Amino acid sequence: MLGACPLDCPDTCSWVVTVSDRQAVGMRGNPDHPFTRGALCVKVNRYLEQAAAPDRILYPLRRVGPKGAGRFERITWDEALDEISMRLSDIREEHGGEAIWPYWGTGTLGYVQGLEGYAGRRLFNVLGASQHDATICSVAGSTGLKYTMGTSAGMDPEDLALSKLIILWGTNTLTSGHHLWKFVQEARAAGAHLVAIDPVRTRTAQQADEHLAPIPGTDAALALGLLNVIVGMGAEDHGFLDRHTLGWPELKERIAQFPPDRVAAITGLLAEDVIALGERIARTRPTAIRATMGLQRHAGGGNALRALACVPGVTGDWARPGGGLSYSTGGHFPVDRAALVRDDLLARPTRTLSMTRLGEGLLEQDPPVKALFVIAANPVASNPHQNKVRRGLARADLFTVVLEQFPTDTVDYADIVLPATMQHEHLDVHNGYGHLYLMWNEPAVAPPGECLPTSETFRRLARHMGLTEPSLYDSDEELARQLIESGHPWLAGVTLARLRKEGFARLNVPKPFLPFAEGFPTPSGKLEFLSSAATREGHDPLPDYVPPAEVSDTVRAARYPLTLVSAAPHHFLNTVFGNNPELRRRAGEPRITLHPSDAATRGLAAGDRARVGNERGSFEAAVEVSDRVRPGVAATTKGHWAKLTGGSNVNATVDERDSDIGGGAVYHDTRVEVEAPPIR
Ligand SMILES: Nc1nc2c(c(=O)[nH]1)N[C@H]1C(S)=C(S)[C@@H](COP(=O)(O)OP(=O)(O)OC[C@H]3O[C@@H](n4cnc5c(=O)[nH]c(N)nc54)[C@H](O)[C@@H]3O)O[C@H]1N2
Ligand SMILES: Nc1nc2c(c(=O)[nH]1)N[C@H]1C(S)=C(S)[C@@H](COP(=O)(O)OP(=O)(O)OC[C@H]3O[C@@H](n4cnc5c(=O)[nH]c(N)nc54)[C@H](O)[C@@H]3O)O[C@H]1N2
Ligand code: SF4
Ligand SMILES: [Mo]
Repeated sequence: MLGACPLDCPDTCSWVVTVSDRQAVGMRGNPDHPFTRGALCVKVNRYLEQAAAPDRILYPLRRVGPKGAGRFERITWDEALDEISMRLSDIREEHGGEAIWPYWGTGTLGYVQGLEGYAGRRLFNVLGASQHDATICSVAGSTGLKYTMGTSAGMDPEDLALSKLIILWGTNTLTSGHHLWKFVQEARAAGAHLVAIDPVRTRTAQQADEHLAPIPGTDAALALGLLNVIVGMGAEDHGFLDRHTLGWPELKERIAQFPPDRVAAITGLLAEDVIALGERIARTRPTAIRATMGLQRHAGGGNALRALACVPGVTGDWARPGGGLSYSTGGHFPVDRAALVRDDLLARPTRTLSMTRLGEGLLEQDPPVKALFVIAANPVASNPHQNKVRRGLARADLFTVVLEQFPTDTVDYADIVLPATMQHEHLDVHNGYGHLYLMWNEPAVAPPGECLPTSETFRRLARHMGLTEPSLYDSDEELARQLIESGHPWLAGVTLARLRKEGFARLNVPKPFLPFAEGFPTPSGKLEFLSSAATREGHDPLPDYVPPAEVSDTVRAARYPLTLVSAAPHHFLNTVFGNNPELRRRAGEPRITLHPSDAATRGLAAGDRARVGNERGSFEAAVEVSDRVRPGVAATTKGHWAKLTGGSNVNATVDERDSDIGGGAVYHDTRVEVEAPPIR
């Protein structure tokens, strides 16, 4: 049976599930899929083991202990849905629909069951619920890129194989989306040079020909500095600039403000390294920049991506196969999402609540949130400001429903827990955000226990509430059809029947794919160095360097001298698999990597237990001493469950604060101190 990996990973793999005696007995990567090429990953190789794990939630549960304690009793679906209907009716009557917050996370990106289609959104629209702004992952970068390119969707990552210079910029390819590596290696076999730009010497940086380790949050300055070198050599592509860009004279002035010496001072790199890379870009056509979400989790994250998108605008690489920038391909999929979510069912506009500000949303919103539906999310472990999120979820007057597969840190705060299916137990359709294939996921087996797909859960809830809007009862297949059959030429011939049979379909775009051959989808149709949209939304018309917030605050910077980067872990996918015994064993306990000089000043040695924290909170970690980080930078990973690792995780230290553009989370813009834990 053909399926697709639902997890928040750019690779959206195609998989084959083997079924015997109505049980899933095997799952492997689809050898026929051009991006998956027969392999899954170290995490999802354990998907079936995870689905059968003893801690899987199989029945609806009702809380019996205090919020946060995680004590529940089993109830029936009817009892659960009755209680939810009753509470929602009371809350709507007393406080209005806006008191309901449907909080969708990234546990599955499916259009039918997950985030891409906001599963259940039709019901929440009928109820007049608050809108959910999914700001947690990539919004700063995508909004920044939209100002410049008109979309955040750029190069087809497969075309990296045609590049002569590949810059992996703030992206740990071998961990966070390893299928791209084959295309990088193809390019290298044909003579391409590979540069990694990452404050941490990751397993990817280690494999590169060259690694530059800037101070976190300084990439916009670096990009403008590289352009300074390129312009200094007269290597800009005048033809491309004249025909396809807007605001070159203005950008040129901005670039002049970033000579290599200044950039070296800001980024902590050597001026000669900035010059050398600038010269290499100037000389090498085509150059591809692959940047994902890491470098936009900063105060200046939106501007950083804006600045990066300008580089191929100046060199003209946007017009060359194998040249340009690749961030996310999600925006290329011309499906009919509006038909799926049906925002026309909302009687009047309602407020929007930001995902990354859950603590504030629960504690400081007026009028208050009274009912929270957590759908495929684990905010206690994943969101900024863990202690504030816990305070919000602990509110006695908040009614919380969590749809989950496992007893997460967030489940512990639920009033009602509803058991959710896993991917091989339900139907779904996916885009890819690191490739151009629309993906089908066929249910392979019946759900265990009383687990239900999210779509079915909300159909049943609608029925319990006596709602009559017919579209609330559309089947999964109907939903998929409404989505796919958009009539767009890139989807011509991609019918539900064909997708179901073949498991995936590449968008009808040429290969190699020049996304902007017909112009950029900006107001001017050009690459906008000078963005009217940015100006209208109150931002600098040009990309600029916005320094890390927790460094600019010099008092905090002195009190908490280390910048903490908490990137993707190799063995978990966000917090998914954070409870898998074998993957936990392989991942080891939470670690904090310190430069030898920073460890020495603190009297810490490799293997010591340390407390990493600031005024917001702290977590425990084992010290690793390594020059994989520079002095002043500390590294750890996201993904550990708080309750399995001493009661808190790295997000106890992160602030609920917005990036410059788009309101994104600023995970890697966090300052901490590290000390040996007090003797107990
Ligand atoms: N194995 C695994 N894969 C994953 C995930 C996972 O948890 N585990 N998560 C998935 C999800 S949800 C996402 S959004 C993506 C995230 O994956 P990525 O987009 O790769 O994002 P991060 O892992 O946050 O950071 C990537 C790299 O950026 C570096 N970095 C941090 N700050 C800066 C900076 O200021 N400048 C530069 N140049 N580099 C910086 C980090 O050190 C890190 O090595 O991966 C997905 N894939
Ligand atoms: N410190 C730090 N924190 C980070 C980041 C970072 O870089 N550093 N990165 C952030 C990023 S990029 C992201 S995307 C967020 C992710 O944060 P969240 O969106 O909260 O995602 P997860 O923590 O993976 O939790 C997803 C949950 O969904 C459940 N789930 C999976 N599939 C389904 C399903 O089909 N139905 C239902 N009902 N549930 C399902 C899983 O069991 C899991 O518990 O984390 C962020 N947190
Ligand atoms: S997590 Fe990523 S690499 Fe692993 S199977 Fe899913 S899509 Fe593929
Ligand atoms: Mo993400």
